[in-house]
Amino acid sequence: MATLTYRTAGESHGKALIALIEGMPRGVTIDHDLINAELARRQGGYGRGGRQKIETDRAEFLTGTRLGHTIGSPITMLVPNKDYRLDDPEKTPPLTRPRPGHADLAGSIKWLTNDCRETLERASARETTMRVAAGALSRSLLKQFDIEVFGFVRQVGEARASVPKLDNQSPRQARHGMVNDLITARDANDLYCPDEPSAQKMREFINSAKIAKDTAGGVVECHVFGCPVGLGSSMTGDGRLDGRIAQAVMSIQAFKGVEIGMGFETATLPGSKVHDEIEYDASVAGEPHLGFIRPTNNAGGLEGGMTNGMPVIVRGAMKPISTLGKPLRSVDLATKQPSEAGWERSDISAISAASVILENVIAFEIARAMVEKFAGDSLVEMKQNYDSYLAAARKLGVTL
Ligand code: EPS
Repeated sequence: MATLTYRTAGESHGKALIALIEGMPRGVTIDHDLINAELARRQGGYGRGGRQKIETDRAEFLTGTRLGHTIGSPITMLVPNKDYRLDDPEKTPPLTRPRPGHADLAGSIKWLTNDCRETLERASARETTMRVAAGALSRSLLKQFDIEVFGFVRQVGEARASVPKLDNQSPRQARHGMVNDLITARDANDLYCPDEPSAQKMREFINSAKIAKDTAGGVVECHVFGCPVGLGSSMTGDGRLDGRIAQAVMSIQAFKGVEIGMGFETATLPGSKVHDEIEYDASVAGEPHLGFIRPTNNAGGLEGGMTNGMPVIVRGAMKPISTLGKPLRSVDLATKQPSEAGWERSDISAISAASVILENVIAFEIARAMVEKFAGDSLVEMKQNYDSYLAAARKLGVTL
């Protein structure tokens, strides 16, 4: 069965991090620069801690490629940890005082150990390095189908970025131009927020958290442009693309909420204010929506668990980092006595990194849905399937 999957392995202070990707068709030219640029973006952003000054994450391909392209075999990527110290007990002493909000308490009980370190090493957001690597690799495939992904920081504290609505009905070239403008604005901003006045308020919130020895979370958002109508399926629960995206987003470390399109607000409004009306314009049938225009996009590009040709819009809520400079109350697992939570080097805010992670995990889910719908052992075969589907879809109402 044609399916694209990835797994990751590796501890935060182990020897290395690894990703194993299976199901990538043959013949996809790998954009190494994009992968390494995304890894560097993940390491950056406002409010990051000391670890990122130690590491320079770059993905080395161990298997699955030849002369710069995929060959259809399982792909493995490796990122070494410069801060490898997991096997040195002096440099990784036991941590017995679980941090509220972290995996420490539940994990230590689950794996029957007083030492939270064995849980936290894998639970750490360092693992997201490989999610970004796998997602960024999948974008080499998406690029072949003119699918673009754009993620940014939407909100920190009360500060909410205002971002122009990107019109999917614009001709492809114009859309690329608009997305590129937003990417340029985002990349010029150390918070990864394209709206600088809001970003300034976000920085102030993060600075206040730092002074108070506290931490900050936020909301990140991702838009996917160029998805053809019909990715995902309403036929089965696990085929629904919105469900898969929600799972992928909620599996990111520290994420506590996910919304698609208008999200929770849909529950508060009548149907007439929620559902996106349908128009048809044959002159734009070459676009991903095949000419079926939606003047609004409250559905966030997904209806019945399937893409409808409008941009896919997803937001994720990240809680504040759970390692606090001024620790919360906890209990020492060794003595069961009240104690302050342990402290480990950490970030004040990793919200910028979260936007990069969101963007890349969603990219992978879209790539997975593309491989399922247009199954082919090679990119050539997949493109033929894509073209013939769109040709048939355009004839809808004429010959079918
Ligand atoms: C992170 C690496 C970690 C933390 C942070 C994110 O490195 P270290 O523990 O060596 O400082 O900075 O991890 C967490 C937020 C967490 O809860 O574990 C990274 O690479 O993103």
